[in-house]
Amino acid sequence: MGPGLRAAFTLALFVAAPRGAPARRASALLPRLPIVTAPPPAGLELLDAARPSTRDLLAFERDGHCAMRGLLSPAEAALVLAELRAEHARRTDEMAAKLRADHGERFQKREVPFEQLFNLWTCSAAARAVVGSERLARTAATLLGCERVRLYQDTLLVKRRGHGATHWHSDLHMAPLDTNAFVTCWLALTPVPRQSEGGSSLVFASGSHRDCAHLFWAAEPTAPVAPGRYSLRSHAPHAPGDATWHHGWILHAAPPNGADADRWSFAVTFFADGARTLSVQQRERMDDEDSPSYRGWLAELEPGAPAVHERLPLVPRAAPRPSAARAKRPTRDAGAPRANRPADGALAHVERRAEARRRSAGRE
Ligand SMILES: O=C(O)CCC(=O)C(=O)O
Repeated sequence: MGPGLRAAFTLALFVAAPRGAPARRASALLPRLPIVTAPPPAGLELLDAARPSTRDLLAFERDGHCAMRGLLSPAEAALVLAELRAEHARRTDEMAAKLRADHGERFQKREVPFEQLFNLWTCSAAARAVVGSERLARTAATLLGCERVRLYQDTLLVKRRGHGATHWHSDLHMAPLDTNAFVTCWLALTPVPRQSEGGSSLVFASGSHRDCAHLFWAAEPTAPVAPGRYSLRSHAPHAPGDATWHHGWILHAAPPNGADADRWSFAVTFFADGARTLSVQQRERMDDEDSPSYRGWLAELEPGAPAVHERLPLVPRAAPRPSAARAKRPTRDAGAPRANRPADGALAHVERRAEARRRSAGRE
């Protein structure tokens, strides 16, 4: 990638301290430049919507998580990994400097849980192909029971051999959105063994996403999960391309990486269109650990305003299917200030391809 395109990076970059640990600070935001658009790389069209089974839907509703083996094929996962590795490599010096500045000795000792890059979709064609795909976005909408979703963020997570635990947390506690409809697809890009073999897959506290008593009474929502309160579940082992989906309120964590290889994963988070941002008062109660991911767009919206912004695009970009369109007139971005409407070019390739697919399906 040439210097011009490199300068177009808009992602926020930081490496995280353990969840729940103090002083997990992000680097300054890089200058925000236009979102780069490019068609999906060949082999990453991902036009077919995955269909969650009734079992998946029930598990997601009751437990707050479900697994979808082979959501990406091995070849698709390899393409994504290759591009994200290259992206990560371009930022190695920057990341190492930041790690040293933020974590000093702890970084040297690998006590951080992972290295993390946000919102690669703004600069990587492969990441954009995944986050705007029919396959992920329609699955997210089905799991959340809504017509359209918006992309909240993507996150590349590199958990090196010997990196520490990801501490218990719930994602919505760190997002400035007033919503209950928020879901993350966590994609394994390298093999993840079982925990008994040193693997570091996500572990979910089943049912905690609807444990209002915990959410209401717990003094510290990111405290370790009380023994026996929930059944703890991991879906490991994972092959590259396997995915888990988890609800925004579910408590989850991951053990240290004791395997003999680095763990690469890509997490894509969606929310149901229609959510509003938190008020200033509400924001005082949230954990701002992920602020490098959202502070750019949040600063451009009024507190409590609809979460509508070009950095929160509707996905997939294709119009709702005819039956859905008949049932409910699309209200996409109605009334939003022009500056806040998704960029016409963003993810337009997904829209074009989906339209072509619908047309050809109609001919068959
Ligand atoms: O990959 C990890 O260890 C943590 C990821 C996570 O917490 C998430 O995707 O919500």
